[in-house]
Amino acid sequence: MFSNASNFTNDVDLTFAIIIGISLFFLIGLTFLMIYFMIKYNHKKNPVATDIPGHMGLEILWTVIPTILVLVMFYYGWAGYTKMRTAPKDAIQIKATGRMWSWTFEYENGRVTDTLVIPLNKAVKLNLFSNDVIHSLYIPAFRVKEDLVPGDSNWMWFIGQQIGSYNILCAEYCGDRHSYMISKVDVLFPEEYEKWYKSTPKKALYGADAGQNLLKSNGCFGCHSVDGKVIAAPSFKGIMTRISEVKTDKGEEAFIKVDNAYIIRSIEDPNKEVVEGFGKIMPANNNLTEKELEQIIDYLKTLK
Ligand SMILES: [Cu+2]
Repeated sequence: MFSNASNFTNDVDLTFAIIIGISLFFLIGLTFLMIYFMIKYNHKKNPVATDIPGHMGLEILWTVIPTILVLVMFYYGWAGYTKMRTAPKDAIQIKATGRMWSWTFEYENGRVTDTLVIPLNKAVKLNLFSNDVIHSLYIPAFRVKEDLVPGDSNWMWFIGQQIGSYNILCAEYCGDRHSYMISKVDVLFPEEYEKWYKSTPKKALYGADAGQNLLKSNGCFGCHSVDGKVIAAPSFKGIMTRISEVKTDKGEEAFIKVDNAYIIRSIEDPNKEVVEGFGKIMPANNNLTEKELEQIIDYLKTLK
């Protein structure tokens, strides 16, 4: 009946089953009792109302039983919650960042991806950060969900117990493309994970491919398409030959020929010159090296 995808699935499913079971029992029980009483005590059969005085035994019974039921629900909820808030010390640490509208995952060796990759049966701790607004990292199959709050840090942990690929969603409405804030968590056999973890380190990539990887791992494609379609920001297609009408942070309007310098300015200080018709929604990124900025521009130049 219960899924075994993570170490929390059993606890969470059991808690829900208990709460739903108790609720259903009372919903059905009370409905039938109500109908039965309506018939039994109908005023045609019982024209004079009976005065029923209090009953101590009943009073105690219907105070004690619901209290026990509520405490049972509390116990299972609390036990599961405590487990979720106690991460093992040897868990693999991964930094997870949410932004409008994509996820990135940064590993201890500096590897950055847009898909979470984890080994089977190993504790993983995600340190959660937001670059802009409140997001919520939700892995339905694992039964885990935690908010990412800008200016604050949060965390979650879990153990992937079944090989497979599971959805990662954003569970906190964060703007136009909220529903597209989708990624995956891939659970691999430990040997496969090790191989993946050690392969293609970020710095070994070069040229336009490296640029494409950088844009992907930084979540840029959440808003910028490469095929001319407008998602939430200007498309990258043909961007390096474009003359854009922009509004500056001082409210002035200007035409700008898109060149290397403008691309770099747009990445490091995106609200300074915003293309007409678009909002100030892009978070600044000052973590890219000169070389990486060059690689991104090399890639953008290929999108004609
Ligand atoms: Cu979000």
